[in-house]
Amino acid sequence: MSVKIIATTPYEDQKPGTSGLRKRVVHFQQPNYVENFIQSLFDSLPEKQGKTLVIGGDGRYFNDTVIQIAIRMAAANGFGRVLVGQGGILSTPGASHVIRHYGAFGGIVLSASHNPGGPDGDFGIKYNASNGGPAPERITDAVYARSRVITEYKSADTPDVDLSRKGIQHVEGMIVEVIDPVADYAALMETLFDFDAIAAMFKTGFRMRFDAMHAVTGPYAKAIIEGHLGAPDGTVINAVPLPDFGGGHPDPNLVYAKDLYDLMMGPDAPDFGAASDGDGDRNLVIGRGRFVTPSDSLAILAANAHLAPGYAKGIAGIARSMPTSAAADRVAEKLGIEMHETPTGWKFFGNLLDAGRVTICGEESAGTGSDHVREKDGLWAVLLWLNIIARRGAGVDEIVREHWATYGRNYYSRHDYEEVDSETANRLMADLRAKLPALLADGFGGREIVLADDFTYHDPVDGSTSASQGVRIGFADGSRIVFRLSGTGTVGATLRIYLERYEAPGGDHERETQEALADLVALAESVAEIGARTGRAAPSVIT
Ligand code: VG1
Ligand code: CO
Repeated sequence: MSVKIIATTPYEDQKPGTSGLRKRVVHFQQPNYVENFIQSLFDSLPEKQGKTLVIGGDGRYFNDTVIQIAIRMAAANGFGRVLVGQGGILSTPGASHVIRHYGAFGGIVLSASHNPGGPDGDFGIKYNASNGGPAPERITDAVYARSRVITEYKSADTPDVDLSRKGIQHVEGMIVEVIDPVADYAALMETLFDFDAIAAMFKTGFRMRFDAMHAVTGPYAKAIIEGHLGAPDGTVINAVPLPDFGGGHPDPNLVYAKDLYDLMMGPDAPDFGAASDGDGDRNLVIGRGRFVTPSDSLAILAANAHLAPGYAKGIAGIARSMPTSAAADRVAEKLGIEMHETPTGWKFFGNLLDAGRVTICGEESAGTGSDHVREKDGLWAVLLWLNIIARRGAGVDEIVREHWATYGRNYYSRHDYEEVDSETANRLMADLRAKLPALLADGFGGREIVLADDFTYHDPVDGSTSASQGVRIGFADGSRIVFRLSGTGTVGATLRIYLERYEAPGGDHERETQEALADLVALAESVAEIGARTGRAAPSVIT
């Protein structure tokens, strides 16, 4: 067997963030940078001998190179079989399903999600465990610790595997099986949703646009929406994944999916607009003349999930990340089911889903999903919306307004300050933390403060604790401001400020969001001294 043991020296910065290790492509291209991280991962996984590993990515630049490296290293480290998506493609939810469906030991997902791609863009490596979900902190901490002391890695001295050809090949003693990335996923969706009702709706002229943003969801959306559901050709646009996402920023928000937004607000808007991100786990949903915030979308999907066959028996509970609005909490309360508030990042939902305590999860960052996989799932959210629209016979706008009339409206927005100097951002957060006791005692800006803390999560399933997950300032009227630093950026720091204000049923639900939140924006600015410290007059991105 031509296994080689190659000497290496550690890098200091291989600490996985919110969702795996993300850096610039050029950073990953440093000698042995990829190999060090993958070997540190394999060294942290006992009992991998003879097991099955899934490998796939979102098709971005460098995906193909790293897949070949990972396959050779998997063979040298004793895995028995690798399942890899054809062309190296697997969406993040698709990879999660493949891991679960084939009972794999785990999977390596290559993606930097919504970050730009190409030689000057970003790349990322993430590990998912046998439940299909992102590795918990216990594993990512071990990988990081290992990466700091690594001295060698193992690789097989073999030629590249042909990823264009489905079927079985061999690398040393290991089987490599190239699989259709879409087929198993499409079959799963068919078990969850009323495809007949959705197809009937398309037949009677329902119009939709799905923007795949030249990212990984293209082949999935084309096969399911235009194939299985019979939507007209051209319903899915930008459907071919490109290594640089066509030069775009595959982040489905109101800034980077502005064309879709403008179309949906215009005179000739179709009935439904949607988009997904680089790796297919996020979703954007816009009705004709009505943008749905991800937080509202989570609440609405949870309230109506029983209309889809896969959830007809009802849902066990809901979980949302802490900065996500409390709209879903009101749905859980009404349904009399469990509600959980977790730190940002999908890895924190895994235990709750595995334990059957929650069925639907969501994050304000355009991520929604259920217990069908262990990742957020952009296309799943879009299909559940279509299922609900088809069964209720109502449009998006009508569904949203009815929801607010029943539960009240949580006005919600996130303001991001990107590429802030890291030291400045860290100091801003530290000073804010230091102020919390005084804020609680004295209030701020003439307003009473009922909650001022740095969120600590106690996992009710495994008892683990995760501290410093974001500063929360809650006001007596239920309004809230949350401050945290992003864990997915690759340049400097990104300061995220989450703003929320509740308007009960019967209140004014027709205000413009930023206007409704203006007083909270001003409070956030003055309590954290954002302008003075960062030199920024306005956020880089408002979503
Ligand atoms: C962001 C989002 C978070 C999401 C994460 C990964 O993290 O806020 O909700 O889970 O990205 O999503 P952060 O630490 O930058 O705020 V994805 O689609 O980038 O895998
Ligand atoms: Co993503």
